[in-house]
Amino acid sequence: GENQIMSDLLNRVTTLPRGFVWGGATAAYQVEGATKADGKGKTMWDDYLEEQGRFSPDPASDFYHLYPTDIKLAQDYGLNAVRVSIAWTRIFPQGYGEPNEKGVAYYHRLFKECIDHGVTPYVSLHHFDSPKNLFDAGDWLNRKNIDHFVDYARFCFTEFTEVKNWFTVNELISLALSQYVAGNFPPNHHFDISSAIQAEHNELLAHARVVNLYKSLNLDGRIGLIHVLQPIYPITNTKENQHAADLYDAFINRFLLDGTFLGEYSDETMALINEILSKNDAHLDIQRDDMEILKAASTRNDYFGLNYYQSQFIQAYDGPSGNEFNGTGEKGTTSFSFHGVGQLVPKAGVPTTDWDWNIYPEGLYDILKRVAREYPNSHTIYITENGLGLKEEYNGEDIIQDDKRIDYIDQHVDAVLRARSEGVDVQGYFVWSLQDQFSWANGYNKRYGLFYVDFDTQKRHVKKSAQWFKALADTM
Ligand code: BGP
Repeated sequence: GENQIMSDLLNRVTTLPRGFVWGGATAAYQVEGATKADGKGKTMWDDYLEEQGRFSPDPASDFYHLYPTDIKLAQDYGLNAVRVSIAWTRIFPQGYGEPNEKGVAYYHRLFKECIDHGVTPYVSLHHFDSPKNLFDAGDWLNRKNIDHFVDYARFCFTEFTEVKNWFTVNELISLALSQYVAGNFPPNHHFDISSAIQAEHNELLAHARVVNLYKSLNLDGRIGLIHVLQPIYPITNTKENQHAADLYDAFINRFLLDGTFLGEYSDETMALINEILSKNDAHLDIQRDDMEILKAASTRNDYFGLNYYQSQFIQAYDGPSGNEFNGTGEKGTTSFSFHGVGQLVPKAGVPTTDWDWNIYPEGLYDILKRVAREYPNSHTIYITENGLGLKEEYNGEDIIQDDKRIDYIDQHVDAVLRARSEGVDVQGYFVWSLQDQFSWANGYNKRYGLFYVDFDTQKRHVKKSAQWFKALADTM
């Protein structure tokens, strides 16, 4: 019966380490709704989603009003932490200028609610929601954006002193890749390689300047950033496929890890990047002082937030670039071919989600070992996102049976604890996501939550994965 299934699952990850951070993740724009409330400014998404007409960012999960409900659920189900982000445009509606008091007050209320319930807030300053005003001026491609981000960060650090755990930017690569390569985030460019690599570099600079600022303020807290890492494996072990894997890995993982934790792009990394750039008529502009800023910050990160969903398998490819994005959950509709780099291909025996994401827990183990080996400055690691998107419907009666999600989380937590037992300093795990929320390029039918959200009534319903999550928390 059900109890038997639960105990079999629990037996695999027998027990969580004492004091382990065990949380649920959210992002402001994906959960808050209330996009026009209390003086909030527009993000790069508001007009875009309206024009596109597929789905609306309102009401989302109405976290703007229902945060007490969700924080209580987190507490009741054994979570001792949550990831939230601050919407830049609630604090500075235009991205800069005078702070919006109502927005500031909202985050004080939210953080207090978390702390009062023993659910520690881990707070990101930027989670894909650039202010529209700054987006129109070039977003991260405009170096002035970095100055505005530093000012916004300074305001938050001195205002929200109750927050002790900060992240600067979430998933620099997802933003750069989705905006300028895959074309599924505004401004929807396809294979604009110069913009993508420049955005990566400029976001690294923004992160580094904010870390340097934070340390100069001598505050009582910790800071780091979040990278999503995607291990790249050659589909077969030919020299060409191995080189394709090295190239694509440099573009999406290594360039960013080097910039963050070495404070320089190693010669080997730059050789790979330059090969990609020259094959695609692209270039990267690094200005005087940039590398010094990165260098100074590289030893100052207190921790590293690592998001992991999937690995990729690649074969060498010299044809034209092109891609299709699976934004509907119709299996088998993804393709990605990068001229002079490689083509992503399915790997026999590796299961995929309805959105064609490879389910490969071994990749998480491999990448944890690699980060610890090659980037000792990453220090303590938190898995800041990991989870499974599913189409789910509540029948109004029974508990939602998301055994697939439990399996997914179980296998990945297992990989984390295995790496940990071999010396990788992982101190926590945040499931994506706490409650159901819409997905940026997929909308409301891709659910990740431990708690089901009825988006019409905003009622929450417990999923089996929440019960399982609690059962594990109880072993701590
Ligand atoms: C990460 C983001 C999250 C979240 C998650 C799931 O890239 O940090 O905000 O959306 O991925 O992705 P998706 O919604 O595309 O399924």
